[in-house]
Amino acid sequence: MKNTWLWLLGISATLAACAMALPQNANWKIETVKTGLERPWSLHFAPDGRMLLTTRYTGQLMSLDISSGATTTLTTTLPNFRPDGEGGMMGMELDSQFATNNKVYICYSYWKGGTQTDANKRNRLSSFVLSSTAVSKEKILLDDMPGWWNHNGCRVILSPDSQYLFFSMGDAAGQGSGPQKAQDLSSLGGKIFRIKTDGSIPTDNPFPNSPIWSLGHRNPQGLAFSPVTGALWSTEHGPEVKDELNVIKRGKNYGWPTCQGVVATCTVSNYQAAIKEYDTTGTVAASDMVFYTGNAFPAWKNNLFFVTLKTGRLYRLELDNERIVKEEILINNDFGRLRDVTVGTDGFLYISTDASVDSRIFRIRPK
Ligand SMILES: [Ca+2]
Repeated sequence: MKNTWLWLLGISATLAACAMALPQNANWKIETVKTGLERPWSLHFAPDGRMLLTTRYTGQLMSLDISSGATTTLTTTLPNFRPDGEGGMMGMELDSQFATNNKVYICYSYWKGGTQTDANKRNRLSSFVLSSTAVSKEKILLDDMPGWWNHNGCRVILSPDSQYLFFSMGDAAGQGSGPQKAQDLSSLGGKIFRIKTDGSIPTDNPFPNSPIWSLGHRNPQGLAFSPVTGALWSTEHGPEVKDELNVIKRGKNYGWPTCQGVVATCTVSNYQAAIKEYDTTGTVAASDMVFYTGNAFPAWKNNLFFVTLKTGRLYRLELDNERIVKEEILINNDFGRLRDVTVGTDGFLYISTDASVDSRIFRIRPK
């Protein structure tokens, strides 16, 4: 009997060890970089090798030393901040001159006028300047985007020529006319925008005097420019099915809420179908994406990586222009929900989890 118990104990110890093992294969392994974070929504590496990250509900920008794991909270003041449902402190991008001007772009949720009612739920994109202790000098770039407890977007990315900011906003589901806002050019809900870095509207935008670059979006939360073609790619959350991978083109209508996924034709004008739809039986909840431009994995050069929330996956895609040549899942719900993926200055891939308690950052490095 004693031996049986020892044997059973041995089995459970082995199972526990297996459960703890991080995914790996012949070429790469995964390491834990940081534990105990509050939903890191957006990760970016500063030129000096620090990781900067936004924390969704606490609304503070943090600096992380990836070798020691030490964090510094940079005191961030977001006026009438709204840590509400899927809203809060979301996308962040660094200016191309960050090394000298310390400028960042942050998208966050707020209460219009400060009063916490459904009708006052909003989102905005602002620029800020970092010091060693604080994030201040806010300049609002696009204000008064509709908000709700869900579908607030908001991912922000600098164009490859550093002249423009592209950023996404969800349809702010319950606000105003609901999802139909995505088809309304007078609403800022359900759109992807293009503005100059000072907030002004480029004269060659598709709709005169409007920051709107594309419409008909449900809730896009991943944006990345292909280093090969220059095309802007995006992930977009589907309702219960049909998360989308899109190539975002000037003035195009991506169909929501009239059409979804790869359906070839739609009654909306200037319709653009998705490149691919994921899971017709249940949403994968596609989040951040990045093209691999590092040197640590030469075989992955220019591959597209994206993470998913509901299925906790990290996808790797090889592309030929707009065609997916190969698709691989590197992480398959080993860590729960995944929010962000980025490439470090060391060429390793960094991913963040999206847990209500103890969110983590992992990295994938060569063996
Ligand atoms: Ca669509």
